[in-house]
Amino acid sequence: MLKLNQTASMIDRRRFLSHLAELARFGADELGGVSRTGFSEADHAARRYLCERSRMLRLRATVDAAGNLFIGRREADRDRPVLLFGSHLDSVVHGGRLDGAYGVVAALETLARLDERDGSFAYEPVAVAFANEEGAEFGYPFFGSKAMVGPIEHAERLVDSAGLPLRDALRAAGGDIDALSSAVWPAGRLGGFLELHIEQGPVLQRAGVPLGLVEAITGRHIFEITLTGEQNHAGTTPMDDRHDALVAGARLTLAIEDIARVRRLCAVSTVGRFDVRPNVTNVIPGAVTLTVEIRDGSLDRLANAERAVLAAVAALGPGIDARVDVRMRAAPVRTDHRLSAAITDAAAEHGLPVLTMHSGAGHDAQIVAAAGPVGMIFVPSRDGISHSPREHTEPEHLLAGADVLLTTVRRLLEG
Ligand code: HGY
Ligand code: MN
Ligand code: MN
Ligand code: MN
Repeated sequence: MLKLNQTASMIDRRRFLSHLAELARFGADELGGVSRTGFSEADHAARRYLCERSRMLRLRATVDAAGNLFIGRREADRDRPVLLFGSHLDSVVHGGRLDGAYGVVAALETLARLDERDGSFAYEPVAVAFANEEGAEFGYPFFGSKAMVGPIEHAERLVDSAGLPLRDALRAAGGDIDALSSAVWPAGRLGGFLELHIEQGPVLQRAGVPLGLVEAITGRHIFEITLTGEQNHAGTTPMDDRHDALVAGARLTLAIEDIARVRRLCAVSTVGRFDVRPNVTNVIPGAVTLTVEIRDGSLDRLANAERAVLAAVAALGPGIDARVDVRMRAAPVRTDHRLSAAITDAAAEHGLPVLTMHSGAGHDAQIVAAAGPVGMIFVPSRDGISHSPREHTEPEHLLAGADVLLTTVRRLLEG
């Protein structure tokens, strides 16, 4: 059991846990997790639920052109810089119930507990649920936070795996693809952004520490690679005459794994998606499309690993035609000293130890960092498992993290 300082401010335990449990119903899957990909029906329903809860808490919910959901006070002062806090509501396919949703529910709870008595806040507090952070559909991770910091190129070309254009999905979420530029925040509007999130790795649990202070977030490059060989009969085509796209893709997959595991050029390298065409038993595969992700905390190492990816593609040799599309390059970022100090002080106020650490997962915070200072708080993930229905964090850790978010926000608002 965590021993908490009972005099520090705390969130409403019952309400927080019930919001979290209710949100997990949207997109709930048979495995005990959630499949709530960005802009899906389940995602829309979760967002409606959050809007409704906000209204019940006498807060105001608005949606920008990119589908980002902002929750603010009714008496908001628009002239003040914004202290933003939150995360995302969308999940991967067969993901957990906490990745993203935890930070959003804690943000709503934080906002509900704020009360501008005398004096005035140094910032206007606003909670956020960023749109389509995972990019599980539409192939564009960090969609909402990217729209907040700059233009989104070729948004009109994005479609989901069923062929639904982003234009339609965005409209259903209350957004507007033709007005995306209105989602960009003007310079100076963002006073700071705080993201509370599950760690999604094993570090905190192993160390036996309830809170992580994130000092840096990994950089991440994503490529979509299509290899085209020659579709042909699997019974009649001699082995030496084949241009098998699946075999080329398998070789490439092993080479990609080697980039991090054997050659240590970056922290991790992953082929996460692999589509085979036509994917039929007695046909030599004519084409495959796969995604490659490389991650590292150093921009130079990422650039070097990217060269290794391209070299591995080139090494596939003749007979295989390759097309490499860069899906995203998100730079590694460092979090802000002042926000981090506020988090550390808040944790101390609650009597909670903190471990300073890096994030190997990507977060909206790293994108928002282009618009202002960011800070991140982690809570432990059981067995380090995430992006899985088995994702779990002990309720006492969830509550402790949310308390620290509330206290951090209070400290910053007091200036
Ligand atoms: O993939 C990531 O790192 C994040 O959870 N979207
Ligand atoms: Mn995730
Ligand atoms: Mn997340
Ligand atoms: Mn036949």
